[in-house]
Amino acid sequence: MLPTLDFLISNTTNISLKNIAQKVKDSERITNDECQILFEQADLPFAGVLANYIREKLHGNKTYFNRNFHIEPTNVCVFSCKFCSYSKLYAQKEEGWELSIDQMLDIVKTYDNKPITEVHIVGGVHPKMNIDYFIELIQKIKAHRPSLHIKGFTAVELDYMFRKAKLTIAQGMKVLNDAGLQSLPGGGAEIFHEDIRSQICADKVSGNGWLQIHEEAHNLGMHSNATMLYGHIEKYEHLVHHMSQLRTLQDKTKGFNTFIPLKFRNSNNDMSHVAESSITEDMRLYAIARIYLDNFPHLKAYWPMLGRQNAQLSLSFGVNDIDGTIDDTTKIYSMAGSEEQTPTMTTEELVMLIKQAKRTPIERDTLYNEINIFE
Ligand code: V47
Ligand code: SF4
Repeated sequence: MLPTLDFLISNTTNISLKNIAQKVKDSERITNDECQILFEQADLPFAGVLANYIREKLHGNKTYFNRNFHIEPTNVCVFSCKFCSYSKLYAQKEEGWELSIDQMLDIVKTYDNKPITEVHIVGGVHPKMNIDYFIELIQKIKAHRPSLHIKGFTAVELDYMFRKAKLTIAQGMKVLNDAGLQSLPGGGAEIFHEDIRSQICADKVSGNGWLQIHEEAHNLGMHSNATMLYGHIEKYEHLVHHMSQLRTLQDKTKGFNTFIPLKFRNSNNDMSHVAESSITEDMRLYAIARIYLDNFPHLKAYWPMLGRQNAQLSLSFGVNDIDGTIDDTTKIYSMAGSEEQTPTMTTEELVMLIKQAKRTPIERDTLYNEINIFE
């Protein structure tokens, strides 16, 4: 059995760690320096006890998932992120795919009689798919199924769309929101710090640009998620910097729902020589994120990337959401070497997975309203 938080506070001899544990007990925010200390000095059981204490205080035994499907309009991309296994440069576009609006609507229609609540639209940045194309797509999806929540477009796609259309971020977000876009996914964040960003994804939106787009969406009352691509060439200080930028913005807007750490996978990309992180590091990272991001209500493990068993394990290290039932229309991870080559799970399988980890599965909608409790 794991020790309790009180036991850790009484028995930890490392004064810095003891103070952090006390702060967690007192619901006090930890500093950036303390976050760095956790990365450098906390072992997995220590971080796990603190994170699980917070997780259970916030959510008890509840573990959320939703019923969603993905549409990936294209994998043609004008950018060339070194870690990306998915995109095809525009010059090689014959090897990629580009879906027409009708083809994407056909995908939506295949779910007509299924109790899906969300469509997640995200893909490469195609030079010919402009904002008007996506406005038409969003409007047609809404006309076909008004209750379907549209969560779509990373800040990378939005930045490119707005610049091409010569719109400010505020104007562009408003137009898409008016068309029916309701939330933003968390992709494209990678690592905000310029020292790392310039090495892994130099040519796409900057860290500040990503944050500005999410801030503008929050100003319109939209919610969004935030990701962090970890476990490659970054150092602990870059992880702390990344999460501190998110915590500061969240203090201002309260618009983020979920933080989603994404484990770097090294197959079929220009960073294949970089070793992947260990499962111990993965769990420690989830735990430290849960401890540091005190103003993020939810922490999500994206199981198609982490694998099902590791996603189960993460439920003891701060995670309270394991994403949705995903159709195999999402290829970003199977192409990057995830063991989940067909990332699809039925609701029954997902419920079983959560129950096996001794948690209570709760189906939620995109905004975390509870739809079904599976006792
Ligand atoms: O931004 C690309 C990542 C992201 C690799 O908001 C890689 O609910 C690991 O953001 N190894 C896109 N990761 C996916 C994404 C997402 C996924 C699920 C849910 C939500 C949400 C958002 O995928 C990219 C990038 O960080 N990625 N290549 C790779 N080799
Ligand atoms: Fe393009 Fe996204 Fe891949 Fe970067 S991660 S190359 S922006 S598809």
